[in-house]
Amino acid sequence: MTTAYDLLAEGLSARGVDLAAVKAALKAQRIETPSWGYADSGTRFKTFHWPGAARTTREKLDDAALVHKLTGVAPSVAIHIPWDKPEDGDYAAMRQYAASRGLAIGAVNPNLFQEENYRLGSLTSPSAAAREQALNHIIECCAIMGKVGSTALSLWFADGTNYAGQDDLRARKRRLEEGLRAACKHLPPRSRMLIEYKLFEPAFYSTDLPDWGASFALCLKLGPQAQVLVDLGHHASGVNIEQIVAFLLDEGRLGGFHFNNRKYADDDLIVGTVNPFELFLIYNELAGAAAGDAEPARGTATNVAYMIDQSHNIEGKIAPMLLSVMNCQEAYARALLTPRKMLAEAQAAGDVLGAHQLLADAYRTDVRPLLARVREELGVPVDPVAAYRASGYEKKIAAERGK
Ligand code: PSV
Ligand code: MN
Repeated sequence: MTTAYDLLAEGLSARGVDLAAVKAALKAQRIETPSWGYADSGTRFKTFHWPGAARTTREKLDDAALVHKLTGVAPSVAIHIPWDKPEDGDYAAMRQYAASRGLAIGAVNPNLFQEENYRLGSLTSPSAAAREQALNHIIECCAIMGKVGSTALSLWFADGTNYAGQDDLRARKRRLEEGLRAACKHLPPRSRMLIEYKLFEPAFYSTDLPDWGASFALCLKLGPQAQVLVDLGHHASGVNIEQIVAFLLDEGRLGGFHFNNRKYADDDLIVGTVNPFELFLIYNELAGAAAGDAEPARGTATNVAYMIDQSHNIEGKIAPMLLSVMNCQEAYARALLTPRKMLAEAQAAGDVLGAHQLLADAYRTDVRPLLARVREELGVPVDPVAAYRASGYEKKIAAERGK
């Protein structure tokens, strides 16, 4: 009997797509989940309790381990300090516990926004004491990276001002540079500093790192270990994120992603739910750069951290994390189906509509049979969300951890 997968495979081979290579790339895809996405979270107005939400780092790691077990592509977890600080300070035990669950600790995220002293900012504060506290915390996180085996320090600053004249904008810029220069010296060998920008919030008049250009300029000054982190939620509605990705890739400064979507004006909605075409276009830039379709090849990043940054408030915890991973898989699968040679020819010939249609056709391909086959070969459920629902895990954690 001819299956949906057979039909798809036939169509793809007619387009010259190397299916074995596509499947290998999909099996090698990696998505990091955030420890904070398994715990209770809320809006600016209220933290909501979700039955069975993880209360400790171990419980967060248990939940992340299940996401990895069901998808096969989420083997690392980002941690947030101090939210994940062990009471006994034993980070080696945390690392070991993660390993016992089949996980590695991924990016270490310092918290530079929840101390009294940070009212006017952290590294950019006019107060030398606040700046020192922030720097010391970042240095502490660099030491933690060594203990948990992490190679990425992921920095996001809530720093900025609310009123014109509140502070000197150039002085704030310089303080940030000075602080980060000092921080760089403490990075473990072969590790990276990822610098995230955000257009607004919680400061509303000026944000010290408002866009990718500011992050990029800083990274250039700091050296090759500093790279830009693109959080999909941190852009204004009309901004072309895939173009930012293309630019940073070509400059070798794309450090990683925080996946989510920008409808929240921040970062907590499931990636790929509102604008799957945009997510496809982002992955298309990544797949194109990996395939070397813009010659001569430039600083294409080979080490991009693909991380989810989402805290779900109304849709549960584990199921939306699974769906987020699956949406990234779908976007990547479609991007891998773009016929690059034909596209390059259409582009070179100035065939505007033809080029667009080739890309749009790749996007319109139903890749579900392909992903089902990849999951079978990976030995994970064909439908991870359905498998999760059927597993009884949600009931079990609600009973154990409290409704
Ligand atoms: C706040 O916007 C934020 O979501 C940033 O995106 C960080 O990456 C995250 O918190 C964790 O610190
Ligand atoms: Mn983020």
